[in-house]
Amino acid sequence: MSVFPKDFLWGAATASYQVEGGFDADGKGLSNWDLFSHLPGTTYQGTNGDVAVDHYHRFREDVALMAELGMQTYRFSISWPRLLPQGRGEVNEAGIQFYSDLIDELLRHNIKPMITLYHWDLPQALQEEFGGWESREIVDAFDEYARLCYQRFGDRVELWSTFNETIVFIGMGYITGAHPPKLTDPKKGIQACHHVFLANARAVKSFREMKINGQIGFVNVLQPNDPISDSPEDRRACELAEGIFTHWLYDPVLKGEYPAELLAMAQQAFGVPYFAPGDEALLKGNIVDFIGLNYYKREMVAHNDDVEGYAINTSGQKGSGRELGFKGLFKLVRNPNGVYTDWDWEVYPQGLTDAIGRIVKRYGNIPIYITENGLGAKDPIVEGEVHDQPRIDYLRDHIQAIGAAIEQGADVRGYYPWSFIDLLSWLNGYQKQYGFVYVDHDNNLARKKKQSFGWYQRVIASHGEQ
Ligand code: BGP
Repeated sequence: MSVFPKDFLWGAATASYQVEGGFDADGKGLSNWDLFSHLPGTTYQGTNGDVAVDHYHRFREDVALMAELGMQTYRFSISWPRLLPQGRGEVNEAGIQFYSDLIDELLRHNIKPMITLYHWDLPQALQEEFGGWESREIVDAFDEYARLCYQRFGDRVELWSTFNETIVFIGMGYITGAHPPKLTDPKKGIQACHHVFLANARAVKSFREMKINGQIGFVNVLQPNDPISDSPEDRRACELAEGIFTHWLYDPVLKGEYPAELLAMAQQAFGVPYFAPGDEALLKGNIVDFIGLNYYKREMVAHNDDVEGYAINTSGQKGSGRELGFKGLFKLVRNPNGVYTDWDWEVYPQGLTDAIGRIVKRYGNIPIYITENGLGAKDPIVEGEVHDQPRIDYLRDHIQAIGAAIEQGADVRGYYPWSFIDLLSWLNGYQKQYGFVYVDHDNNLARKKKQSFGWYQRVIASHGEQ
C-alpha cells in the first residue's frame, strides 16, 4: 500500500519569467529581470527570458501535456508587471485574461492551480520609483497586487503562496550581487528581507480578510546544513549557517519573529532590521497556513578564517565554481564522499527526509508541500529520444525520501518536481534542463516528451508506488 495519503497531490512547477516569454506582449510592463538579463555578463552566454519557451502563447498545448502526464496540480507564478505594468495603479486586463484562461484550462483538465505571487520578477517601475524591496513602500504595493490576484482568481484557486525563496532573490540581489538589483550591501539586504516578511504578513492578512476559500503559504528553499567534522568550530559554523539560511527565513513566517541570537547579531553589526511600530504585531498575527519547501541539495559547512565571496558554476563544468564563504562565520565546503551534479550540487535524497524532519521539529507538524525538487542536467538526445535516466533516478530516490518523512508522521501534502518543462535557468541559460518535456530551441520551440515523462506518468498513476 502506498505511504502517500489518499489526497496527496502529484504535480510539477514552473515560474513566470522562466517559461512565459511575451516580455512586452499585450501591455505587460517590464520586470527587473527583463532588464537585468540584458546587461553584459549577468547570465550564461547572455540568455534571457524574452521568449523563454513561449508558454504565454502556447499554454493550451502545455496544459494538454500536463493532463497527459496525469498532473493533479500545477504550481506557477504570476508576473506582477503583466497585471500591473507600473507595479500599482492601472490594471492590464490582457494580463488578467491570460492567467484567467490558464486557470480555466487547468480546471477543465482537473488540475488544481497553485499560484506563487512572487517568483522574482519585480515591476521595474517600482525598482526605479523607490528602490523596490529596499523601501517600505513595497509593502503597500505588494498588498495591492495580492488583493488584485485574490479578487480576480480567488473564486477558482485554493492554493496560494506569497513568495518564492527569499534567500535567493534577496541574498543574491543584495549580498552577492548575482541577481538584480546587483548590490553587495548586507545592510540594505537585511532590511529588504524584512520588507518581504512584512509584505507576506500583509498579503496573508488580506487573504483572510477577503475570505478567500483556500490556504496561503510561503515557499522557501531548505538546504540542510551538516558540519564537515565533529569539531566544535565546525559545529558552531554549521549552527550559524543553518540559522542564517533557514531559521532567518522560516521563523518570521511560521513563528512571527526572528531567531533571537541572529537578530541581535544583525542589529549589532548592521543596525538592521529596523522595526517600525506595528511590525511585530503584523508578523505575529499573520502566520502562514503551510510551508512550501524547495529541496535540491544539502550543504556541508566548515568554520572559516579565510574565504570571502564565491564564484558560481553557471556552465555545468564540474568544479568551475568556488564555494561560498563569509569570513569569520562559516564556509560551504565540498563533501569528499558526496555525489555531485555537473553544477556541483550534492545529490543527497536523505537530505529531503532530514529537511522535512527539521521543519517538524522546530515548527510542529504543519502542512508541507514539496514545491520544488529536481535534477538540472544536459540531457543527451539519442536517435531522436531525450534520455534522462539520471533525472528518473534522482526523482525516484527523492520521492522515497518524502515517503520516509510521511512514515515518520510528517504532514506532506503534495509534490511539485521542478520542472514541468525545460525552461530558463536564471543564470545558467537553457542548457541546464529540469523538465519532463523537452523544448527544441532549433525547431520553433517544439515540445517533446522525455523518458521521464512516461516514468512520472506511472508514478502518478500508481500514487507513488512506481
Ligand atoms: C530555485 C528557483 C527556481 C529554479 C531552481 C533551479 O531556486 O526557485 O526558479 O530556477 O531553483 O535553479 P537553477 O535554475 O539555478 O538550477
